Amino acid sequence: MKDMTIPRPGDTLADAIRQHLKFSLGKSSDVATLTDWRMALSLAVRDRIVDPWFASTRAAYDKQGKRVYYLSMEFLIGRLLEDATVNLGLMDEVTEFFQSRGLDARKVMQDEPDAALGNGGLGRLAACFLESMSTVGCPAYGYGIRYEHGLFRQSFDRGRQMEGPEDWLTEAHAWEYERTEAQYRIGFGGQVKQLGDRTVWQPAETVLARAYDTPMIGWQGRWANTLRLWSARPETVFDLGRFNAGDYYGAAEPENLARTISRVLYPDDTTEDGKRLRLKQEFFFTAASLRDILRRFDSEYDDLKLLPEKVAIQLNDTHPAIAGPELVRLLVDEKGMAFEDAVTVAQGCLGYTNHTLLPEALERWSVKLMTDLLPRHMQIIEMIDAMHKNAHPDRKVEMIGGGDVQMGPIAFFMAHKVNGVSALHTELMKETVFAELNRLHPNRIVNETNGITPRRWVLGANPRLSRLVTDAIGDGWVDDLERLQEIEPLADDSSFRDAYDAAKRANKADLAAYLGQRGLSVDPDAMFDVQIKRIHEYKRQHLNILQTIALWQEMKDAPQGNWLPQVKIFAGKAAPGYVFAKEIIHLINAVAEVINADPDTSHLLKVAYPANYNVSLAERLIPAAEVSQQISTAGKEASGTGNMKFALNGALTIGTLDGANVEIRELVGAENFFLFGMTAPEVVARREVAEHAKKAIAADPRLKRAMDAIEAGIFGERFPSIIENLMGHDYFCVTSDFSDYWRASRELEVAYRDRAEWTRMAILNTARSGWFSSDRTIRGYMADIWGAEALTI
Ligand code: 73E
Repeated sequence: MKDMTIPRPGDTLADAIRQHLKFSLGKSSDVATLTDWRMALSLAVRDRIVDPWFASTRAAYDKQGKRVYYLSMEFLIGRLLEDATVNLGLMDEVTEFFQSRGLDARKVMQDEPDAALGNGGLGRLAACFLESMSTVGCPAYGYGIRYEHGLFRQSFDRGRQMEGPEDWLTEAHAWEYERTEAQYRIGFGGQVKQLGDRTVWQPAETVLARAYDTPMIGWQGRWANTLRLWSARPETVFDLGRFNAGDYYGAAEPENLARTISRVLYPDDTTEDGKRLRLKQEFFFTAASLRDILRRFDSEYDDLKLLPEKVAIQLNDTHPAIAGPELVRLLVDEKGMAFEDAVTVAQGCLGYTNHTLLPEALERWSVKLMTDLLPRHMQIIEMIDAMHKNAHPDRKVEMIGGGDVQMGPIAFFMAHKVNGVSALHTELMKETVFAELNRLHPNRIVNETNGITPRRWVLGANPRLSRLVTDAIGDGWVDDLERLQEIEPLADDSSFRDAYDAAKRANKADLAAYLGQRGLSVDPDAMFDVQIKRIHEYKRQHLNILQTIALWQEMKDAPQGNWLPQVKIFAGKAAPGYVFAKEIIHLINAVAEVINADPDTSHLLKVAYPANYNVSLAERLIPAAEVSQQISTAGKEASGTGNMKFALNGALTIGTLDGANVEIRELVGAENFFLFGMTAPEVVARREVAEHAKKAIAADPRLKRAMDAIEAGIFGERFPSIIENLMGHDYFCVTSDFSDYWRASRELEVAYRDRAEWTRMAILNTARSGWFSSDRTIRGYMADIWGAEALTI
């Protein structure tokens, strides 16, 4: 961009938007489209990030402190414009500017496509962490992959999930800076050679990793970090020889092959994939990131033993766990360090976060694949394993076992700290997957309960609630979320309650209008009950829909009864290969079709399932929710983060003692939380009971009747796989928890009818959930794992 297009200091934001529209986009305001305005605004806002961004980079350099590197396969960042505008305090100016042109600033911002570079909680957590690291002034880089296609676009065809490509980059994207100079050669396959006393890996295939930087600005522009995403490109773009010989497709082959690595995000959340391309993606971005980290380190220091003092590398699950062996390889093969020293240095730098105990999600790679793709790393893994076995001859854990390389144990051993993501999950980690490693390395496991950024999930998504809180206690809560406690006394103030209620009612009306545009009319005065998350058996959307069927049946029995009108809202995607989860989606849509069309009950009960759940849809749904469904089988949901967003926005949780629900309930108070279901140990015990599902079904006529209705074809198809699963082993204990879920749901309805009391409980949820700010989580990582210090500019 030429200098003349760059707004000068002192220009107003309005001037800057106009200049960008004219000079950067080449449009005049009378023909500008929504996208033109959105781009002009984005560029104007981006300009204002650059100075704090430079200043942060300089401050981190001058301070010579520790930098944090957060390695993650996923960054589910969603839209960036609104976040940046909010954090720079420009929202009012922007609103005014567009108002004067007869445009709605929110509409302009909603033109931005979501960057859906993640599946769900794990990727969204990484995005919240980036924002919080910038807000608290933790000098950090996020490292990941610049996927051309993020998570697939979901649509429904006769109730069934269809998947289409997500094209966020083909729509104009304003936030990234391409760094042609930051480029590394990443190898795969080939051979390991011994040249004298040096071991050299000679890869058979190489691709280039090219960096794209996105600045991430913190609250009030206090600090800005960088998200650096790697894009794969070929070493030789084009095979001219083949082209000239008339082989036009073949000529483009090298380019296609290389680009495949950063082409698409794997759409599997907590399910197994184990594909060769996935391992290539993991190594690709991990290796590029480590090279970049070492280059930065080398430019400032000349003693590699200082690495753990200056560099903290956090592994977001095992997806980047090859970082351990790769760092050792770089230190030994390229820097000449002794193997034992290299392991010690690497351990000093690395931290590993575990996000799931589900056995199918624990990564392992066949020895054959690892040897084939990363032969030198396979050798190093064997050396690491031998070193560990030497130190602990009695150990009962394998890094290589059953023909597979086990990434969990490798990540555990190569990290100086290993953390779980909620109190319960961390305890279960110690007792189950990492019991043996915890025995051998006590004190390595720590807990860092997840959090969410209040800037996006309260201030940005729920301006009505935010205004109310700020009017009451000032705006200090935005970066000190526990100050929400100060509104607690107002729960007993009827005029505050009315205002709180009115904000919720207005949010519900907005959502009702949105659902209306999508063809479903719902009553904004009905209770809004929401379950939004990936579709998975352990999250038990089928438990929710079974209960919905049972409720509908009772309503039909007595339509004149005193029923509480309610809307059951579902949203979420299923992994394309997860057949059972897709059946659950089909069932929900089939039930919705029948219930919504039933003249006896349609004023009482509606089921809504808007397609293509993403961050932006969550930002609409959560502020309008009154009930938050957190009903996973106890012991299965590591933490959950949606649960925190709902509680902060004043929805009451109906949930099990699972993940962070446990901590939410402790903080908001058991009387402000609707608990049901078995505990984690009870679930384990129940699975041992012969025919537990058949017994549970026989004991609950409502459950039996709901299942019979499905089987009888009331909802079109008969969904045999779901019925057979529930009557058979029912591993996730849907049937066993049904009765208690029904009880808690009815108690919740009774509570909802007492408006003053319900609103009081909702306010207490908001007031007492401030601990779930990701600022708190990040400070925990800084103190317990990274040893990093906050800086200011
Ligand atoms: O409980 C959530 C947790 O809140 C957990 O299921 C999720 O991580 C969230 C953030 O800590 C998670 N995602 C994955 N594993 N755990 C995962 C696994 C493989 C691929 C993609 C994501």
